[in-house]
Amino acid sequence: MKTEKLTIRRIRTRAVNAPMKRPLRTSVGAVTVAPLVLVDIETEEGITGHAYLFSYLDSISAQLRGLVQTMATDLVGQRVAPVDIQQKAEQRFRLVGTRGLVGFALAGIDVACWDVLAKSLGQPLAVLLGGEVRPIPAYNSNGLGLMPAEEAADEAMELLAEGFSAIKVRLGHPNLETDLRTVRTIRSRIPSGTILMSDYNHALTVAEAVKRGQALDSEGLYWIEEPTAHDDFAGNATIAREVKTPIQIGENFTSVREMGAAIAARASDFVMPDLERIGGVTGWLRAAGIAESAGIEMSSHLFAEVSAHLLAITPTRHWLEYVDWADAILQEPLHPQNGCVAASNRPGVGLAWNEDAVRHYSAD
Ligand code: SMN
Ligand code: MG
Repeated sequence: MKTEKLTIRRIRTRAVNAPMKRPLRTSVGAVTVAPLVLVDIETEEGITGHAYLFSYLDSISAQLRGLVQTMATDLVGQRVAPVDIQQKAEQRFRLVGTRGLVGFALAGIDVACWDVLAKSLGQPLAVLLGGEVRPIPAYNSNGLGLMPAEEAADEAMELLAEGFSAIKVRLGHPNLETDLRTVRTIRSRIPSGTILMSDYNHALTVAEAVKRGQALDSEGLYWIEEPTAHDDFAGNATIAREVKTPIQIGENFTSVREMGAAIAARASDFVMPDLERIGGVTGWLRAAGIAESAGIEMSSHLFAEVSAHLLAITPTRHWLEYVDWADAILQEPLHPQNGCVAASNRPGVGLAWNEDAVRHYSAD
């Protein structure tokens, strides 16, 4: 089949609230269901591309669907050409901007387009992009939210028992002592050699982050994620300079340029762009180039199914963040093995909906 003939016939969206096995309590509230928007791009040639978006709050799933549908009216009859589609969208949405929900919607369309292209060639996305499907070191990022230290240690053990040797704990308790007690209690229970990341979800001021970061420096944390406001690159750079533990940011980069600016400002030691904020597959590929040129390790954020393909072809690939939040509505969820996650070997990005479950968890 000639890919230049692939033409968009219809774009369909649905909202689901997928149940999470382990609710996640963060410094900005609890996440108990995963509000997802499913995007299906049907083509005249009979191939359908899939993507899901994470809307964070189920109350905005309807708006996100609306944005995808608005874009769909322009796209019907167009070629499945994600790079060109993105360039045209940059122009069309110049005045409103392509960050926030507009960017989420564009990323969903982008991922579904790449799914169509990979399926049309009968190849998994990683192969279409010139690499291969390979096991990517992954940390189990389910659960382990802000919770009492003993409960956190219990949950840490359960997460490791799922076949991982790396986990991430959310911090940002009311005081440093509670953060320290949490980390120490977990450390005292997990096997030595376990990799323990941490995530503050922007809870601290710069001064407080320097203080807590330095206090945590002797606790062997693998990274401290988003200690302060994610867009305060100068503040993050101060923290990265003053704290020995590597600083990780990136899930809130809303463009490739923003990631470049953060790296130029030395805002962090590592980066972890998010598929739906960085611009889908197209945005990720460009971000991977920037990380390579800066010699900085790049991890993923959520969207493990597609990120496992993308990390496979990312020159400075680091860690895959594994969450199972979409499992309930997938025909073939990922199977973590030996602390690694490999993308699906099937043609495309490896997403197929379990239609019964999609109906069951429908939020429409
Ligand atoms: C996170 C992700 C998604 C929702 C809430 C919190 C967290 C992470 O920042 O990196 O896993
Ligand atoms: Mg985070």
